[in-house]
Amino acid sequence: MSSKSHLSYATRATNHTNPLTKRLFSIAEEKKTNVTISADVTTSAELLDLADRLGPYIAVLKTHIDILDDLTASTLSSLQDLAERHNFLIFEDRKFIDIGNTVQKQYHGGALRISQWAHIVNCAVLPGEGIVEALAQVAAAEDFPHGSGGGSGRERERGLLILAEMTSKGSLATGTYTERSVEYARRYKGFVMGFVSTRALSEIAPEGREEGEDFVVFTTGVNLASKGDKLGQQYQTPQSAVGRGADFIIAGRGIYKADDPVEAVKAYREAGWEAYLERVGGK
Ligand code: 5BU
Repeated sequence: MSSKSHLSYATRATNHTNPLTKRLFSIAEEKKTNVTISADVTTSAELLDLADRLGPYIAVLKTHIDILDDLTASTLSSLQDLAERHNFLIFEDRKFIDIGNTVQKQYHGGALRISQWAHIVNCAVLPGEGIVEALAQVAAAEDFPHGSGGGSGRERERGLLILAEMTSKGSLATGTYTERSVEYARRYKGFVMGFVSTRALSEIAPEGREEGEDFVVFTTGVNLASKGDKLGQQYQTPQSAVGRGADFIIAGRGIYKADDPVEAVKAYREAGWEAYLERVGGK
């Protein structure tokens, strides 16, 4: 039995109890897109240009904010404005992986202040369950402008994806590691939206599965034209990713390196949406 969802984004938006997941599914439904652009460019101008031009066609924009050469506070405020204007979420692919005390500072403080501008972050669970608890505490803290203690409405929406599998050749994120990812997600489901993985995962730990469980699956390594790169990246097509359970497909170079990134994002959107309709039986 497969645990990939056969429900529409609209139904999942209605049924879900996590406000950010609800909003994510609503965006997908409204904009008819399940594309996440991995905007791995190295200048603020390129990042903001991509966000503005591709914004109408994406559900999520994924950053690696530490690869920008010229990051300033104004880059981040402009990015937030564009996210509001084009109605997409920001996902910082920070891959936290440390003891709880350190990741809390990395998430909430430092020069990057990730918790202030990123709706979604991700972590590896190599350090154990404590990393998830520590990040959840930050998002719920009284002094956190976006936490349950302050702010209101959209400002409160923050979520975590557990990096349960990786697309690179020889990845060690397999077996027990992946099973534990699912278990921790269940324990912190108010904050954990789902997984970065290559397939739907609930079925790999069936004994703890709850009725109505609905984790979001983001799949990286999606490319329409290439099978991989020289550094171990392994690609699959939008159709194959969505067929395996991806709710959101993440594509980087396939889009931003294309001659015309706007045409490219439209092609990924169409392929991802067709595959989604096929999965939910809507065509
Ligand atoms: P690409 O240009 O589509 O290959 O970019 C893929 C992006 O997804 C890039 O930002 C990676 O850091 C990220 N990624 C990945 O490729 N594979 C994984 O397993 C995870 C993240 Br997790």
